[in-house]
Amino acid sequence: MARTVFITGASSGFGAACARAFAARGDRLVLVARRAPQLESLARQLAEITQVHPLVLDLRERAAVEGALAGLPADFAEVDVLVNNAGLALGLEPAHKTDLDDWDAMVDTNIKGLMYCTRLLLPDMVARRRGHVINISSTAGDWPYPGGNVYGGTKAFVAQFTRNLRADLLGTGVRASCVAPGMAETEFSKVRFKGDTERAEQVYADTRPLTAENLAEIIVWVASVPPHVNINSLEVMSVDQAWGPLAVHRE
Ligand code: NDP
Ligand code: 8X3
Repeated sequence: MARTVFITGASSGFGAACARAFAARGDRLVLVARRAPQLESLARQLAEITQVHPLVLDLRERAAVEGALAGLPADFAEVDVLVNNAGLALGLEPAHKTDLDDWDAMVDTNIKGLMYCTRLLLPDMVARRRGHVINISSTAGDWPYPGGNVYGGTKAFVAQFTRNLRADLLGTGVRASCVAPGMAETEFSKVRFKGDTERAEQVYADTRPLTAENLAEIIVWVASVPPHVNINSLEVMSVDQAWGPLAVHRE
């Protein structure tokens, strides 16, 4: 049965790949991002195979998110799957050297934008006793690394928020899942390094990162298990990535 799938961060990376993968199943799509050209170009392509409603929206703007979600056209208003994917890391400086504006942007997008979409779409899911919130966290939410400071903190929020959603949603039939990817090649590093493509490419050089399509396949699967099955959390890494030893400072 076709579902309505609301995907944030659909102008690139995991979100765009998810849009393609859900569209291939025949699901209806609401696609959210700030960059209109990318979003509208994808929406036009996918409109050839399914119904698509692009929403050019900055998820940090609570009033704009409230207005856009309240004004969803009737065909898209009953959201079955919310993929809270929009997010970003900015910078890799140690905490005492970071730009506070970068910290604000990460908290406002990765935490508050995700919170707004969830809070605004959940009541209808609960009323219909069906729905699924799939949150994209990161290995950075569980495993610290130098320069991960607030980015990792926002992703730890996403993981714990998802568990707490499950606690609140018990008995409603509404599901909540958290997918935590490791290194994946998307626009993520280009954004983190503020357009420095050479530095971004170094992140993925001579290794085999996850791809956006890998994540889309996993997210579609998480959304497609039988209705009484809830994938609570799912961590995924490239086989070329693992943990290192604890760091030791020596004089
Ligand atoms: P991309 O940079 O390719 O995609 C990020 C998406 O988020 C874009 O579509 C961007 O669109 C959107 N976005 C960012 N800020 C906002 C905003 N304020 N309002 C609306 N949309 C916004 O990166 P990924 O696909 O890799 O990232 C997707 C998610 O996966 C993020 O939450 C990221 O933290 C997480 N992740 C990524 C990993 C990786 O290694 N790539 C690993 C683990 C987790 P636009 O700029 O047009 O608004
Ligand atoms: C993205 C993966 O390791 O760059 O969340 O934080 S990492």
